[in-house]
Amino acid sequence: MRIAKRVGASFAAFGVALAGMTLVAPTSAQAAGASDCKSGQICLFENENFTGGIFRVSGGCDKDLGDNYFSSGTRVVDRTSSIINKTGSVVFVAEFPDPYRKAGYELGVQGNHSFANLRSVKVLNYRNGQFPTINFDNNASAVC
Ligand SMILES: [Ca+2]
Ligand SMILES: [Ca+2]
Repeated sequence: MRIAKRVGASFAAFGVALAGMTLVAPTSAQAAGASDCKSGQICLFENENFTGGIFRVSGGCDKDLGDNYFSSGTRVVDRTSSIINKTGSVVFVAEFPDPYRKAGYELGVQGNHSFANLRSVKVLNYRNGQFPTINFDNNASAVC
């Protein structure tokens, strides 16, 4: 795939950019549960079974989780282990942030569905157009 071939080199630059970012922790850390995800929200959880920190995706999309933090204070990117979609629409969780969202793995979460863990989920692999079952734990970088 034309785009996929460019990802390796471009990602090196992306990593350097991220390394320069400043970490700002919230004032109070708190654990979360499934009941903290309300109707109309998309909720990412730091740990399996909807535990650990919670991050609510606002506006239906966050195409780069690299600048977001769970309620526990830890970074969201590459740490999501369970997901609740309490919207009425499907959302897609991607391995890479924009502009590379359509270059890696993508997990579809149907409206009003959830994944208590991401260890064995069927995803779309944009690299080859196939639908493998993979371990997607701690691998989400975007939601839309
Ligand atoms: Ca973000
Ligand atoms: Ca995790």
